[in-house]
Amino acid sequence: MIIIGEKINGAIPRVAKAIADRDEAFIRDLAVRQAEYGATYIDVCASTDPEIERDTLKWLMDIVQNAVDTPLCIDSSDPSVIVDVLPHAKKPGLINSASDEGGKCEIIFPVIADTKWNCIALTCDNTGLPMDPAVKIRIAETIVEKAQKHKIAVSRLFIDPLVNGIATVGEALISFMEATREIKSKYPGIHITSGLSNISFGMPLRKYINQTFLVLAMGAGMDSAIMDPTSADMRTALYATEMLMGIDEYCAEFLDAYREGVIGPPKN
Ligand code: THG
Repeated sequence: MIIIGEKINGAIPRVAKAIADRDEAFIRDLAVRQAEYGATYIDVCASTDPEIERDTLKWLMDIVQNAVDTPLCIDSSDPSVIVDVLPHAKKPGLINSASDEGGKCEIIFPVIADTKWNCIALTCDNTGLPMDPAVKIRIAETIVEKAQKHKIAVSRLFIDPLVNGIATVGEALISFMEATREIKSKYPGIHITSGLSNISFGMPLRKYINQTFLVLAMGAGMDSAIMDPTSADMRTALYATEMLMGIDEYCAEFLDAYREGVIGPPKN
């Protein structure tokens, strides 16, 4: 599982305060803990005013890069911001994100074509955020075609089929799973990723809904998640799912993680 650690995000109030106060130690601690708990990438999202987003992202990138070796996942809804801060990264990581909306692919793909950067691509376009799995699949196809024009291999793409909220779309999970299975079978080697918390918007017991989503989505072929790797419950669900899916030979990863105390029963 490719884990994208989500905790350095200015949309989280405590992180917004740390950004405003230029509290390096707080951000560094989030980077170190997510790296220790196995993050493959560390997401950095400023969520600030556009005028200061570039500087804020560079500040966050420096702190993470000075603290850990884990590659960055650069998270902004503005592709020109991503392209501008890219040279600030010490090594290639993951871009979050392109989509078929507003010419985002056209801005990002030429810049990363001859690099080792990977890219998340959301299945939305100028018509908005689709609910129909057939539309999600069609947008993914368009994105893959645009990537192929720049000789970007599908193995560098992480399609995010944008799960809807279960409170408003009853088929949210079914639609996500169908899109995931179809995209994976059409393009072997492509990655599927998702944030875990969108599905539970407006519901109680969100953490448990998110955890169940993780398990079911992995069953459908999702091989990456934007999540909190420091959450013991999430890690335990993840390790158990990989073991049950038969991709953890001799249950070795699960047993090692158990012995090391990386996974275990809930602390409450
Ligand atoms: N897809 C893509 N990128 C994304 C999202 C997505 N980036 C932003 C977001 N969605 C994913 N990131 C977060 C970050 C923090 C939280 C939720 C999503 C969050 N964190 C709480 C905290 O840290 O305090 C609680 C964490 C928890 O209890 O698990 O809510 O969908 N491509």
